[in-house]
Amino acid sequence: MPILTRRNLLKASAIAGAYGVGLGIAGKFAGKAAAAEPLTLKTAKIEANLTDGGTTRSVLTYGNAGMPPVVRMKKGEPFAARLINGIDDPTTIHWHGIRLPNNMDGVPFLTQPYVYTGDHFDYAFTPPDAGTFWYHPHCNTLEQMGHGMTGVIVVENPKDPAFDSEVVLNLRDWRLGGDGQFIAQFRPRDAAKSGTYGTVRTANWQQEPQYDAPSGGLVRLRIAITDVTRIYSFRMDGAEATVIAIDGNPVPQRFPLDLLQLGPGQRLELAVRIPDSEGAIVKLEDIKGTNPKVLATLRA
Ligand SMILES: [Cu+2]
Repeated sequence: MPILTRRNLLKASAIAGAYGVGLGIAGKFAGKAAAAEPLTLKTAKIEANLTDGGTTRSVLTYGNAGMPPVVRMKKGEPFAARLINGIDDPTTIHWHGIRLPNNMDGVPFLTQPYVYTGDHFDYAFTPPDAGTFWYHPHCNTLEQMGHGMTGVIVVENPKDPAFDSEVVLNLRDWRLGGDGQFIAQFRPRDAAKSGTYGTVRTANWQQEPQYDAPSGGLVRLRIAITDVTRIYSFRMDGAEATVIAIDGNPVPQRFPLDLLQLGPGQRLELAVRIPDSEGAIVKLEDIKGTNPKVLATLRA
């Protein structure tokens, strides 16, 4: 794999920028159809490998290749997606955190009708803000989100400074038994405490995944908590990390990540300075008491 240097990235984004301009002009003259080729998001019930306990059945997702895809949009450019419902339950898509017309907000009976099995719904809007967001249904949410239907959205800003690489993390729990199958999503007695936690914790549907990052490089780490219960206390071990955005909003003043608490639905963007020495490991951790839980690692 070619090493991503700042110069290569700048070159690449210059090319992408040129294409962007070209497409923009084409879109202007070709009308609405060419402006935004709709992305297809088809809901599906699949099997997935989430634990060593065995393949988990009745996992719900968008697409059929495991985790819901990271949906990329561009600030100020039209986005369109067709939701096709391939599961047995009515559903919608809510674009969490994105400012958009009310009839695109994906809340059944308030902003749109249910999308029943086999039916579809076309979403189209122009995201006005760049940042990290996420999407999920607003129907039978404990079941649909609990079984997997939570995906990350990245709204890119063409004017953003170039990073050496980018890693996107979708953090969530799963309520699975020892055999890898779903157990009850909710225990009433937990309502009197801090909620019903998952039994298996994942980043991008994997336990403690590792991603390669360029030594000495600056990585943009986009984190979305798509879990329904867990509050995280983030810490970075082995590298300096700077908080650059929370919940899709750039922070007024950047600050070093020491210990930052964020809850379900929240997003965090970090600039991580990867160590110079090849093979060095950087750990993203969740601290509870004095116990660190490794969520994901970056390897220089
Ligand atoms: Cu939401």
